Amino acid sequence: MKMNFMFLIVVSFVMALVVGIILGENATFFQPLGDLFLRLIMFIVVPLILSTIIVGITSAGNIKKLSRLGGKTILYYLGTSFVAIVIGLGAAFIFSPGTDTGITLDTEEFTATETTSFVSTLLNIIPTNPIEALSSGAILQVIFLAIFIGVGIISAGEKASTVQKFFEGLAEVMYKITGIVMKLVPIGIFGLLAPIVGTYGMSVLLPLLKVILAMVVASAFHVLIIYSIAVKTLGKMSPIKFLKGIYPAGIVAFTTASSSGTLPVTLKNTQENLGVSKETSSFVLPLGSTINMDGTAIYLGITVMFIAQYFGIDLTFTQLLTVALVATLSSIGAAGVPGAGLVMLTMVLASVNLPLEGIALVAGVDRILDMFRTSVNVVGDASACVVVDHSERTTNVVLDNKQSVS
Ligand code: DAS
Repeated sequence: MKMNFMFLIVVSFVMALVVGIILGENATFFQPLGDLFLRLIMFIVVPLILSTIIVGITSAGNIKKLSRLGGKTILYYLGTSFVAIVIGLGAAFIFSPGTDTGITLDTEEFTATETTSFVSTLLNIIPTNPIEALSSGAILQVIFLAIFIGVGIISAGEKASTVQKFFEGLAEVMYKITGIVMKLVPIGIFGLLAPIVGTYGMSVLLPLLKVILAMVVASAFHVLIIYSIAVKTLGKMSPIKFLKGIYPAGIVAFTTASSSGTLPVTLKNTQENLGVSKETSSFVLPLGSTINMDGTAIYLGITVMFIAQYFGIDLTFTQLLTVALVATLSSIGAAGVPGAGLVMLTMVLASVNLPLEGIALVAGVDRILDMFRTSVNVVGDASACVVVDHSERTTNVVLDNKQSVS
């Protein structure tokens, strides 16, 4: 991505903050610009995810390589997600956001969202009607469909070469359309962020400032320490190069609060700025945009502890482990769309019998928390790309050497 375009992104971000603070509620005047950008992003996301996952899978060429790629990806995702939840719990212990908040909970207003069980969440990933999954934009079901089409193409071999070529062509077309939509990123950032800054006055934020502070500090720690260590040691990439290459996607994630919506930018940044192959990024990123949510794991750790502290409930070590496990697993069932974490919070609270009314405590600032957690989610997906791509390149060199020797 050219330097002046990345500079434009920073300028639009700063302008949105300034205009939002100056205009306050009137900044919602610019909301249509943000809605325009969001609609364009959602316009491309389904065909982009479908085609890129299929290309990512079929480029593996065989089930053995695909299993290796998938295994490394899932292992990295689960590992960083577990570390993230521990960081979230740790931040909550340090900041103790739930003590003397001065908030009186108005439970009359609270209507608990139906907690969907973990099993039904997983079952819902399987589309009963693939066409409906595509038309309704059910991202998790589109990914399920794409994975099975990809595996089917590999298994069918030569007979499916036409189908494979169709999806390869569709992926290229979607990359080109994405490039056109991406030119509007600065306008989208401004149109999305200025109204949010203007709407969330200090009166809403102050009582929950410790929750927001814990989220910001834990997110920064996870990105600057955990991901830097991962890309340096496992991806053999300079953390500075990594962070400079991925920050445009981080900013788009921050303003859209949607990992899936940011996917077109994440794909461009990892391929153009970080040198990750199309094969790896086409497989790792769409998958990660829904099942890898380290930022959400941090958010769940902080908010579960916040709610327990607010109600004066001490969680046992076993309950904390349950929170960590349920949070890591439930992130698999959440799509990368705004507010997904709030739904998951319901499941995690229910798993340790904490009052669901506690959700009303954080719902008011969920969009602010969602912006930070989505940025971490997206940067985490990109770090997985760098690590898995390096590992695959190393593996391929070893396999090539073995072949040349034999
Ligand atoms: N907004 C979700 C995402 O797109 C994260 C969340 O809600 O927790 O990643």
